[in-house]
Amino acid sequence: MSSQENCEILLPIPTLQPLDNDAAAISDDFQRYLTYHLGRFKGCTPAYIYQALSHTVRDRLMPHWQSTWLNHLQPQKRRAYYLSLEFLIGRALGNNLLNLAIENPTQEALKRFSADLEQVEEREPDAGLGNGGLGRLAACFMDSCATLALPVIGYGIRYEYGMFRQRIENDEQVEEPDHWLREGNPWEIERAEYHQRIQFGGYSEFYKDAHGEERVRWVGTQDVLAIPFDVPIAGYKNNTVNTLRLWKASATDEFNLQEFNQGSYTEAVQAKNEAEHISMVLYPNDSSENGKELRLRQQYFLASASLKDAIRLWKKGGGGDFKTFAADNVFQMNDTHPTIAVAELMRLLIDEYHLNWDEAWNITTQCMAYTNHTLLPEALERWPVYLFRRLLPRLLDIIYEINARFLRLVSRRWPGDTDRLRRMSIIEEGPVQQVRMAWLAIVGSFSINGVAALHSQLLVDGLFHDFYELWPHKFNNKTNGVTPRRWVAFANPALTQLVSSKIGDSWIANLQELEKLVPYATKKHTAFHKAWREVKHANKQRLATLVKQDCNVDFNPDSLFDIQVKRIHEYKRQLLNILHVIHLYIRLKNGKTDNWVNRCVLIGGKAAPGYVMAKRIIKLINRVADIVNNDEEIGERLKVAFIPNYRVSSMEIIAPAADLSEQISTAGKEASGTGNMKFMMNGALTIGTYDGANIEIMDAVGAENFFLFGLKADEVQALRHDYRPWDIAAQDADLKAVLDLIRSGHFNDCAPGEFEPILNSVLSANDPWMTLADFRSYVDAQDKVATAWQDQEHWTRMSILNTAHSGFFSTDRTMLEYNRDIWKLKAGAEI
Ligand code: M8P
Repeated sequence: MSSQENCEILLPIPTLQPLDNDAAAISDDFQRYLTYHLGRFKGCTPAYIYQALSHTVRDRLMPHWQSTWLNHLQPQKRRAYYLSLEFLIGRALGNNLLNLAIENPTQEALKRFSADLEQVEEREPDAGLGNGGLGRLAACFMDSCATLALPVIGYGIRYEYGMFRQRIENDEQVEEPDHWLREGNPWEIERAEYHQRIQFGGYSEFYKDAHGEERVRWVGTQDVLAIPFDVPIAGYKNNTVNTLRLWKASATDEFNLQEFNQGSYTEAVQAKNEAEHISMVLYPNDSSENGKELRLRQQYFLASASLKDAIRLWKKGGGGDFKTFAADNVFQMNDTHPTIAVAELMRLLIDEYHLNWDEAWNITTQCMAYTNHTLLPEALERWPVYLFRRLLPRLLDIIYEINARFLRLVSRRWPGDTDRLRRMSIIEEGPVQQVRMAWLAIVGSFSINGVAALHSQLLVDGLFHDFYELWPHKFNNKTNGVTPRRWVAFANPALTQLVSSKIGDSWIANLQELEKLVPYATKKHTAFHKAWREVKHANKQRLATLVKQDCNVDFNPDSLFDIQVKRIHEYKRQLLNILHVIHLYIRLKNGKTDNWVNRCVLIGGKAAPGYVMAKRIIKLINRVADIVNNDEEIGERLKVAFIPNYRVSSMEIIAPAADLSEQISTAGKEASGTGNMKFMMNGALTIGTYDGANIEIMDAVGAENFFLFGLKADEVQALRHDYRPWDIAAQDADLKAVLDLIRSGHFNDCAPGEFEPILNSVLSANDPWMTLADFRSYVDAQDKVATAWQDQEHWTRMSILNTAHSGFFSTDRTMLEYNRDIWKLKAGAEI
């Protein structure tokens, strides 16, 4: 792209007026898209109906998008930027219809074409640009910021391939690429004119400028273009549409030219391919780093493109003197993944805008804020210094300088404490020197937060303790949330209607109002209780249909629906769940059926492709399901299913249908969890450990409406020194029977020894997840669940109370706290 091509021509574009939202207007527009735009003259496939409808809806976002954008760009309007390698958006059509409040006329318009809205919505592929909780949290944050009219722009990567699709073949996970953009994406607008040039490789060159000042420039680089694609994020019925800007990598023209002139056409194409690889695929690891060079390229690509774009927007809005930059801009880093932004902002301010070090450092440390999402040691990002030197040499210079100055500060504060210096250094010494990204984030940020009360406490007591002693004021907690628009109003329309019939519908934008349901919960034998159960039953029927279709297992909606859906990880202990299932199976086989409660156990989630143990756990679940479901003696008393390809759009069916939410991680390991909140809002009861946000959920709903079990975080730590799982197994006949049955080959007669590694891991004194330590207390808690289920009136009361007390877990509250304590933005039209 030449600079001339790139020059923006200002056109007299008018202020867009809102379009009519009645069924006739929607149907006219839909028809026009189908014919004039898509060229469908007679019949067409559902895919085209989806496309035409999405464009029709997108048009209705445009006037609000324009006004919001212009409002955000006003001079001196402070903005926040959410930097994240992941945005797990899911589907957009239904959510946009809800937020624009045009579901009914749209349904009516489609009827004129004999099309059904629900079926059309099913055509949309999930935008799976994230792994799990961390990515979905970013998407919920975007929804709430738009709803609160906060000037927040999301920056991410437009991966060509999102989270892989999971199939189950011979009981095992098989991964397939997710080419979600194949049929085009109506929810994005390419803005090639705002591309940025991103440098890689090369070296630092020192020179004197025209005024004789010593300066550095980064030269000899291989550059890649970052092209922005904007996704509209509609607020709930508030005429606000915020922007999620996703970057696509594209080769520069030189890439082609240089090689082409040397007569090597194929090399030119290969170079282009390499450049474009950067945004090709999302790394499918949730909570474990893999240290691949391409991943570091992705991180720098996002950080650099976003910072350059933010500076461009700031200048466009009248910014000029960098003294005010920190007053106008704040960057929230979603975990350490985009943390290279700290060094990149320094580089831009010093090398490109010629500020001195202290000026640049003051600005950077007033602009950057860091959220930590995990304590798992394997998720702590470290990059080898040699990789930085090769890929981002100028950034390494800057990191070294940040570190040298920081260590001087530490040694002044704690003279002679060399061990502390070693611990706190951003550069970790060892056979291979590494850059500790979390330390860079802490040193470069004015705010550091965890994602639930316990997690934030564990951070300052443990991992970040040295830094907490130095800068206690930087550390804070922001308990996660989820958006009630997608997770209740959209996913559970029947419940939404029932709740609104009693307390009005303002709870959707002010979730604390759900407290008004409390009096309806406590009065038993009412029509409301009955209606509540009927809604749940209908939602369970809907899920049963999905389970039949995807797993070929019969779930009876009269049974207790016991559900655990999340990434498969040893710390989340899907194993504990399946050990309990086997225990129930043994009870049934032994004829112990007194006071039996029929249960349908649903488990779902993806394993990182290289995580062998997680994949083995999936296989065990599927083998147990095969045996249990096909045993005629068991019948409807116990059903087990593993739902393949768990994703955002499956959770929209699953959460409304759950009776029991399984949140059973080893205490101290799950930073927060957010699935726990989606289930709670939809009236599920939780069986959970004292971990992450479970603790706050129990505080909100009351211990009598929550099934707590297991060791606490400090007890887990204390037990580590003397953990003897084989003694536990020997002393607990039920547990012994479960382990013996697995060992006997009952679930794997074709492959002897297949599950030995699982048995060995839970029986190891070094089992970090201490699964067996919690077995007895888990089984006891599950027995209490069964007893509670037998009193349906009482269960209904507890279910309503869970919804009623879930108001705190709205991301609206989370975003208001980020804004109050960190971002300090003015909402809406305020300047
Ligand atoms: C860590 C990575 C480390 C290296 C490379 C890739 C990675 C991708 C993801 C993560 C990661 O930390 N993932 C998480 S943290 N997934 C989650 O769900 C976590 O964040 C949620 C939102 O705060 C929390 O609710 C979860 O408890 C937490 O595990």
